[in-house]
Amino acid sequence: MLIFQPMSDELYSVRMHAERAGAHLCGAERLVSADRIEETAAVLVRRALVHPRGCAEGLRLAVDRVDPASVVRGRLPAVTTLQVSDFSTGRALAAELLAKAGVSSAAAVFAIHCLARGAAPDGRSMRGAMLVGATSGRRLEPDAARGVRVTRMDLSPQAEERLRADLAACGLDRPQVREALVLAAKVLAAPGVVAELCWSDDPDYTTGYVASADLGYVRLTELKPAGDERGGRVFFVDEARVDLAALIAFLEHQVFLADAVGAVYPPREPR
Ligand code: PML
Repeated sequence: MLIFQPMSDELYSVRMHAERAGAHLCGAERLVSADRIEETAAVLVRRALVHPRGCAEGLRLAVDRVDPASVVRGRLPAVTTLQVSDFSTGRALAAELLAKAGVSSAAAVFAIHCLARGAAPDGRSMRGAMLVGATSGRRLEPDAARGVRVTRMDLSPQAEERLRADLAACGLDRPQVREALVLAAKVLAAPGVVAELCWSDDPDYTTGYVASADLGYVRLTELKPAGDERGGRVFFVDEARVDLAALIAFLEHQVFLADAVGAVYPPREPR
């Protein structure tokens, strides 16, 4: 039994990782005050039990106290949604957006190809993200099967309330959007990251996004065919100035709390 004796301003990182058939099924996490640990753990466990790809067969839950002084605070990027008719159009648009963000065409094409065919060596999705040189298109993550896992991030309760209202006004208040947005905010705050490309490995979820400091978080409604379980994340890095060890340490361990939100624009057709 876990017994916590919390101080009032303390935060706890609550993280869940579930497996099925020997492979990663899903993961989720929150940063919460002590009085919300129990309900948060129950919500995360339930999520693993009712996952669209089946009920979890194994599940790990971790709860760790976070030193409030160590938390990096940041702002969510603005959200734009571009409605595209099919995944080929979505991927072509993603490549254009990545070019605007400073990613070479070779790197963008390579990254899209990797996510489409399954970026892990066995052709499945990776649990973590790929790191790709924004100019060379070289893969830089130390372990191509594991990738780099972004953890220990969340929204403050005030930012969450504001974000949910703004997303709801555009018909977008879903956990997938909220969680990906927080993750993108942390990734864009990481030293040396130029842009991110993501689409889900959930077979029912075809929307993905490109994010960069200047573009914000640009959702593309179709980035893969429905039913496809292959997806993942690519972080494009500036090879000339990135310190890979520092970047990976930030992404995997630095606690990040978004306490301000950006604008949320209604879905529209691309111009
Ligand atoms: C969104 O609709 O904005 C979220 C897209 C990415 C979802 C990523 C995931 O579910 O793993």
